[in-house]
Amino acid sequence: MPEDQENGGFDVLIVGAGFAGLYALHRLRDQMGLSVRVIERAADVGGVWYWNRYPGARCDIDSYHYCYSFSDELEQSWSWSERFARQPEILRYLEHVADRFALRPDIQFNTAVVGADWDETAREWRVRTDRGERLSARYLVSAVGCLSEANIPDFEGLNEYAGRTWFTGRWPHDGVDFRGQRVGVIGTGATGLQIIPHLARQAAQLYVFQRTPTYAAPLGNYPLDEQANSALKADYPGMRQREWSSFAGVPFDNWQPSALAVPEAEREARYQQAWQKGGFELWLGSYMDILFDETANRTAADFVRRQIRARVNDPDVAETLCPQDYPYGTKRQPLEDGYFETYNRDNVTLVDLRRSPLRRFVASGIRTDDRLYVLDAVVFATGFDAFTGSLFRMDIRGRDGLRLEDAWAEGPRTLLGMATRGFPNLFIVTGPQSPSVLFNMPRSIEHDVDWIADCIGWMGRQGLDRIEPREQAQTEWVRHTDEVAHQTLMPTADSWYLGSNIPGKPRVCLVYLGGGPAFHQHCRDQAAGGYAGFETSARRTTPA
Ligand code: FAD
Ligand code: N01
Repeated sequence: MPEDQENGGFDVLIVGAGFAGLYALHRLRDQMGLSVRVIERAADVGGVWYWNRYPGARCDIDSYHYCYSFSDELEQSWSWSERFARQPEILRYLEHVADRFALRPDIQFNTAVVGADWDETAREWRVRTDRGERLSARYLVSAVGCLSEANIPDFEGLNEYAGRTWFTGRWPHDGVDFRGQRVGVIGTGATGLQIIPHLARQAAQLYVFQRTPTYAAPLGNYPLDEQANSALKADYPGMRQREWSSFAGVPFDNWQPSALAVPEAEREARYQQAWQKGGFELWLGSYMDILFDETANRTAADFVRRQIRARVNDPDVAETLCPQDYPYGTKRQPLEDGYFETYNRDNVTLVDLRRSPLRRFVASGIRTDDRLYVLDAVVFATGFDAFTGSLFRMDIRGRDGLRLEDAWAEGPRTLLGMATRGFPNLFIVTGPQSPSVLFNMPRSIEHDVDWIADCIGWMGRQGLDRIEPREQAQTEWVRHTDEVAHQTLMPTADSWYLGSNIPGKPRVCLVYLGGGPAFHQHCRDQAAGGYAGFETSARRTTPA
């Protein structure tokens, strides 16, 4: 597309067409009448659910929570087929949303944003795409997602490997046939746990390369029939209220303060009950102090280890699958469906990289310290460069050419996770230092988009055209986020929450751990106080 007027002068440019970008487009275009363009790298809508098509992919928050709440009609028009929907169903849902609200005409697909520069004189963002276009807009809204930049570690010799390689987050649309193959899979996080049972059923031989074992809990999935859907639809208003008022955006009705305050038998019974219910019940619905207190946490960790040992036949393999060196729940709780039993199959071998580290790839496969694994294919379930990866890839430059990557060299600095000093009129949906992934994401997204839209609306009504956080307010938010994180056990484990999965990334907590309701109150206070934590101005008040 040529560089012309048609591409300039948008009120808002949004990057990304997943849950966040789709809702932001609807909110800003249809409810506020702004001119909006969405730029999306993929060929269609869906974000995470467009890219992660690997077998076994599904949500870990109940489908009826893991969907939009902004439209009654939408809620009533969609029925979920399972408690935890599979990727194709979630993608169909997002496509349905795009159709229902006629979103696609304002989304430019197959286009990546590769540069964004703040023009102080024009008070506009100048955005470049990988198709050579230039677009401009008064506001830039990043909806690039927390988990959209792949992490494929820099394994020595990878380019010499002659077999096929696959990354779960870029899975081919027509699937992969592993029948008859010797397959290796690297990674045992939430993704690895979902795909491994499927690979085991297809491959001739599966080698699971595990560096860190996982405290997985059962998924507890079941189908939802028409009757169940009718009951859910009738309850949506109440359910949404319960979501908003709960710590993680998913209501649990029996979350008790302390695992240590009850007799052992009662605690065990509660853990068993949570285990049977599945989902995040054990993690975020049993006892609060397992998130804060090491002794309380150990009771849950011991419980999970006992469940693993009971399900894996070979005691050595079971022990290798039992996490020992980090507290329960300090990485995102992966949910599994037959994962541990997979290791009872004859065609599955668990390779303990702690005992024998992965040395390098060679043409025929993977060499560890003690042997060579000959492999026809390797699947990388190695996660993401969370939060900052996709933001930095856009080469965002703010005031005086300041690069976002430089401004955040020692870790992200934001106000409420949605804005950052030095980058006027840039808003980030579910950015670092917001609850984001530790709240039910569609609720996090709706919250942030609404807050950003309200702020843009307020700017217009006040005749203002420039906004950025004040230094002091931002410093206070960064300090508060860090302080809250250190009241929990979360920083004691290595994980993408801390950025520690990426070599060289600053080790700071990327998520606000004070819970959704507290965060939302901070945001409401900021708006009610006339956005006092922000510097705002209008062009007419700025010297030429
Ligand atoms: P995304 O869905 O990641 O969309 C971002 C979009 O931005 C992508 O389409 C990407 O192509 C595009 N983009 C990025 N950079 C550029 C660029 N430079 N130019 C143009 N386009 C760009 N959360 C939950 O709460 N519950 C769950 O059950 C759950 N399951 C998950 C399962 C998987 C496999 C993964 C990876 C994450 C899951 N999450 C879950 C977290 C997930 O990130 C959110 O739930 C949600 O999908 C995020 O939506 P989003 O629109 O913010 O970002
Ligand atoms: O990524 P991860 P993920 N050598 O970072 C290993 C969401 N999600 O894609 O722990 C060897 O958690 C790494 O090992 P270690 C959810 O929020 C949800 O699985 O670093 N191994 C780890 O085992 C989730 O938390 C669902 O020692 C290496 C794995 O790769 C988030 O996405 C499904 C390695 C990466 O685990 C990310 O999950 C999927 C190396 N060099 C995703 N580098 C649902 O269920 C990395 N690993 C909804």
